[in-house]
Amino acid sequence: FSPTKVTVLFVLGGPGAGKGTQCANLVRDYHFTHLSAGDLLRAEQERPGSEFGDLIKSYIKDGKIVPMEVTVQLLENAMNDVVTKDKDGKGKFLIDGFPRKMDQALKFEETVCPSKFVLFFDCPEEEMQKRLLERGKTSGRSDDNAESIKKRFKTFVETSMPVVEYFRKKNKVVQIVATKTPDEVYKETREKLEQRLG
Ligand code: UP5
Ligand code: MG
Repeated sequence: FSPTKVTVLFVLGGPGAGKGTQCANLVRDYHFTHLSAGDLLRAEQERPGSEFGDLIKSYIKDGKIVPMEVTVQLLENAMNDVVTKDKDGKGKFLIDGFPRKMDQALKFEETVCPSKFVLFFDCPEEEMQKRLLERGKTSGRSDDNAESIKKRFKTFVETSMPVVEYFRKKNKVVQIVATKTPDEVYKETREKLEQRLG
């Protein structure tokens, strides 16, 4: 994709930081296309005939990062669908929960599209754990249980935070306090986003 036609913002933050919640607000007010890597993987896992179904299922339950070829391909396909349908071949994407490992970050920016910047929702583990356990009562997500949550946190600290630090060194991180109410978090998100978009 040409960066003159396609805008990509990465949306990062720990499990349960509120990435999906805030992306929904941004879609409503700024007409982004929201692509959650986790949602795309869960859909692929359910797709009859998918050769990756079992692999995705076990990686998600263990909070591990699915091999990047699978995820990058799903994202690229989803972006292609949008861009080919747009009359000017344009697209504005919030890529949620990706990249969460350095190899994915480099691969995506080299072969698909460089990101404009990164929205990073910063939230302590106790708060994220509380949210995920609460959601787990009804979400049906195989990874919203105490054991999987612990593994997701470990992967986030060891594997995904280095990606945030990598972008921070490039001055591409817009950091947002994610502990307040969803409305307050959104207010800060809008303010910082508009500053950055200019
Ligand atoms: N909530 C939200 N904001 C709140 C607030 N301000 N105050 C109080 N409550 C708030 O929110 C989580 C819950 O908290 C909800 O109940 C919400 O109402 C409430 P949500 O907006 O869903 O948070 P989000 O950050 O999106 O949490 P999510 O659980 O989706 O985060 P993960 O990053 O863990 O999940 P994801 O779907 O991205 O990934 C799942 C798995 O897929 C990964 O663990 C991994 O195994 C795999 N994966 C890959 O392998 N590769 C990838 O590239 C991506 C994913
Ligand atoms: Mg999410």
